[in-house]
Order: sequence, then C-alpha cells, then structure tokens
Amino acid sequence: MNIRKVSTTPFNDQKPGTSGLRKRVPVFRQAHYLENFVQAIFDSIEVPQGTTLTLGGDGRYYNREAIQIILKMAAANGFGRVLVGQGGILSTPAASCIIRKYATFGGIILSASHNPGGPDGDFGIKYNTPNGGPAPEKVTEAIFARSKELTEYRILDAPDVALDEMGESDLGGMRVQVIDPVADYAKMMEALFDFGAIRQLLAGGFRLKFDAMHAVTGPYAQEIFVKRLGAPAASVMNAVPLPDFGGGHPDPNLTYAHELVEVLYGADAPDFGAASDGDGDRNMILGQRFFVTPSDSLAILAANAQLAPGYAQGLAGIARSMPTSAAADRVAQALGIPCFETPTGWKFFGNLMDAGEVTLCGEESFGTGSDHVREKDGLWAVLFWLNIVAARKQSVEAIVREHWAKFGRNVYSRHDYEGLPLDAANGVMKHLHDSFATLPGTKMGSYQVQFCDDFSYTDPVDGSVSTGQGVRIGFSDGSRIVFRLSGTGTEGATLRIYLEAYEPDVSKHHLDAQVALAELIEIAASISELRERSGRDQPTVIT
Ligand code: G16
Repeated sequence: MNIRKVSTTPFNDQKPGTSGLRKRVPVFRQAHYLENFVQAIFDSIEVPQGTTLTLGGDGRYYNREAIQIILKMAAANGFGRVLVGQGGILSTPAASCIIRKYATFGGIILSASHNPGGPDGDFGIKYNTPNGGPAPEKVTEAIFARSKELTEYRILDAPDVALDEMGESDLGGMRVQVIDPVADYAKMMEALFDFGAIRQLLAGGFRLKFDAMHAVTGPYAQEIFVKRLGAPAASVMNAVPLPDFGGGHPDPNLTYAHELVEVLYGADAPDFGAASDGDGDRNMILGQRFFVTPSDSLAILAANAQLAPGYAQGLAGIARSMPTSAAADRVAQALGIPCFETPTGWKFFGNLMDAGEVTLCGEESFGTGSDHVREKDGLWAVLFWLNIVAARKQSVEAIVREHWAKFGRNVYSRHDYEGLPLDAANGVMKHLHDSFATLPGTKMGSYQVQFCDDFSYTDPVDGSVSTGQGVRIGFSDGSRIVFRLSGTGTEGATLRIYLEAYEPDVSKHHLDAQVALAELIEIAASISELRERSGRDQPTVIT
C-alpha cells in the first residue's frame, strides 16, 4: 500500500477552543480540512515510531468517515497500532480510561460534546496526551501554530477498515485493534463504587431514570445500570445513539434535557434522574422534583466521598474551575485539604491530578470527575450519587438540604446568552474591562463592589500562566458575578454570566435561586450594558 503525500494550504481557523477544535460539519468536510488538523497534531506531538494511538468518538454525524481518514493518516505517520472503539465509538471518559490502561501514546477523540449533530450540526476533534487528559495549552498552541504552516499531509492509500466487528487487522503494516468500547470502562466503575449496595437499592424499589439523549452513553448505561445493576430496561431512555442525536441538543441541563425534567417533575416521578451529554463526560443529577446544581454536586460528592469504596481512603484535594461556586471550598476547608481554583476547561486539572494534589474536580458546566481518568465523567458522577443515596438511605433532596444546613448554601445560577453577534459580545467584555478603574467601592442596591479583575492562573505544577480567563466582579459580602465568553460554540458568541451568593440562613434555603439572586441578576445587566449592546433582555439558557 502506498503512502501519499498530499499538497495542501493552511486554514487559518484551526485554533482549538476550550476543548479541541469544534466547527460545523460542512467546515470539516471541506477538502483537506480534517486532514490538515490531524497532520498538525501528529507533527506537534513527535510520534515515536511504532507507538500506539487510542481512537474513538461519540458517534455523531461524520464520525465514521473521520475515523477512516485518521486511521489511514496514523498508518502513514509512523503509528504501529491503533486501539479503536467498535463502530468508531468511545465515550470521552472511556477513551481516557483506554489511553491510561493500555499506556497508549495519547488518543484522538472525535466529539463536539453537547453541541447538536447532523449534516449541519457540529463536529469536533481533540488530542489527549498519554496521561489520558485533554492536551494542555502549550500543546494546543503548538498544533495551531503547525496548522498555519502546513504544506502537505501524509495518508495511506487503502480501502476502509471494517470497524463493526471486534478483532485485529492490518493497515499498511499498522495493526488496527477494534475493541469493546464499554468493557474496560464498566470494570473500572465496578472497582470504584459499591455495586452490591446500588443493586440492593434498585431491587428495593428505588426508581432510576437515565437519559442518554440518543448519544454515546446509551450502550454504557445499558451495560452498567441494566445488566450489572439490575435496573429495569425502561430506566434508560433515549438509549440508542444516533448520528444526529434524534434531532436533539445533547446537553444535560434543565433546558435541553427537558424530556427527563418533565418525568422527574411529573406525577409519579422516579426517585432519581440523570442525564449525560453527546460524548458522555457531562452529567445532570435530579431528585424527585429537585435539581442539583453542578457546583453543589461537586461539594456533596466530596463531603460524602468516604462512602464510595474507591475514595474511602480520603481525598488529596479538590479542584474547581473559577466560575464554579465556592461550595466545594467549604467542604475542603472542613476536611483540611486544599482546594484549587483553575480556569474553565478540564485540561487545567490534569497537572494537579498527575501530581497527586487533587482527587476530585468539578465545573459548573455539568462536569465532575476524579483522578480515575483525566476527563470529566458523566456516568461516574451518576454512580457516585447512587452509591451515596444507597449508603445514606436518604433522598437526593434530603442529602442536599442537609449539606446546605451544615455548610450554608452557595446560591448559584448561570445565565447563557447564546448566538450573540461577535461585536456585541466583545463590546460587553470591553466595556467591563473599561469599568475596572471605577467599579471598586461602588454601591449598587444592597451590594458594594469590592474588586474586579480578569482571572489569570499560574499552574502550581509547571508554572505556566493563562490570562484572560473571565471577568470577576466581587462584592463585599462575598457574592460575585463572573462574565465569560464560551470557548466551545461554533456560531457567533455565547456570553455566560455566573451568579453566586452565600446564604448561611437555613430559613432561606428553600428560595428558588432566580428569586434569591434577583438583585444580582439586575446588577449584572446594568454593569455590563448587555441589554443596550445586544438587544437581548433574557438569557437563552438558565442553569
Ligand atoms: C468543555 C470543557 C469543560 C468546560 C466546558 C464549557 O466541556 O471540557 O472543561 O467547562 O467546555 O466551556 P465553555 O464555557 O467555554 O463553553 P465539553 O463537555 O464541551 O467538552
């Protein structure tokens, strides 16, 4: 078989965002677009001759075609073996698990996560390093730099590889091993959690509903919840992965997972609800008519970690992204362990986990995980919650309310303004920066601005510095508003406004977050001039 060197010209828009390169499918389908980016990855990571790569994706539209291209390029770029999920499928946390378990030279994951799929939907690609985690900024910057100077890529001329049966085949001297996408991951979950106790809980009539949103977690959920834990088959809804996610938006939040929300807030609601996203790394946890804010979820998992066998020995530390609420900080303080505040993006947790500084990590964006892999992990979070519920024999709501009573409540909400014109979004951020000099000391209703800055982070392990990570407005009572532009969208700009206030008074814990935060929400609109600059007066998504 022949290795072809194909002449190409660089694209100027291949800068990875918060998590890899995400673009519309038609962009990826342009001649040479995917190939250029893959070559830029291979050139930047200096592939050792004969090494192994992990490869898989969330099954969205264009996954299969992209897998074939990448296999042929891997064969032409010196890889000796590729472990690829059956049918080209691997959830993001399962890919991280495979990279680590089989010590592969990292992996390529195809996903645009929670973004919609289909011929006009989104596609994405990212490289994870040999620790199993998303490439850090210095690697993604090198990939971007390389993408701007490419003149050719290498690809094997060969027929497509059969991916639907497990087993091994040869591709121009490289071995292609089609692996079970679920088995290693499910085994790992069994080692971390008390499956016996969860099985008993479910056998005792506790009712679970998991929404796979027609995305990658369907087969994982069926293997784990139905086969291994004995839940009824109907416990998993939208279980069949579809290339366009059934036309849905596979983002597990109150807006997009409305089908599940309606079940959990309806008559005869189950005891526990959960959903995961396109590639299986996000999670949403619901009790009966009760939503668990992701920031609270991290704090509650940390406070109850000793109930899960995999964490019974205690936690080294916790890390959270800057916009995530400080609920976890309070738990860390009580446990006498450190809590780190990083920029948004799971890639910032990798060094801390590799150095043994933290065990649990979490983000307000529905991501929670631990050092068992180097990605956030949706089903892991669901199993952790089920383990806690089984051990404490309390409802989700009771567990959360007890937590608030003990630690106080970090009342929290995020307002997203999606699809803003770039100019308007950039104008808001510039206006906020311009206000830094005058805001401190200003009184606004019952709040007084104490500080404002643009968050920057120095990695305590390798000293690398990341600036411009979000505008923080802090108030004298500890409340805060954070403004950030999303780094995962593909059209226009998404402005995220994160609102947080601390409420120690138990008699106010029943308040709806939107009510409790009403004054801060108004202040955010006024400080940012968002209405005037964008013409929008309501967010598209509230979580
Ligand atoms: C990615 C990152 C997360 C980040 C999230 C939101 O998640 O992996 O660490 O919190 O994006 O980013 P943004 O606010 O920039 O849109 P995922 O699930 O999309 O891979």
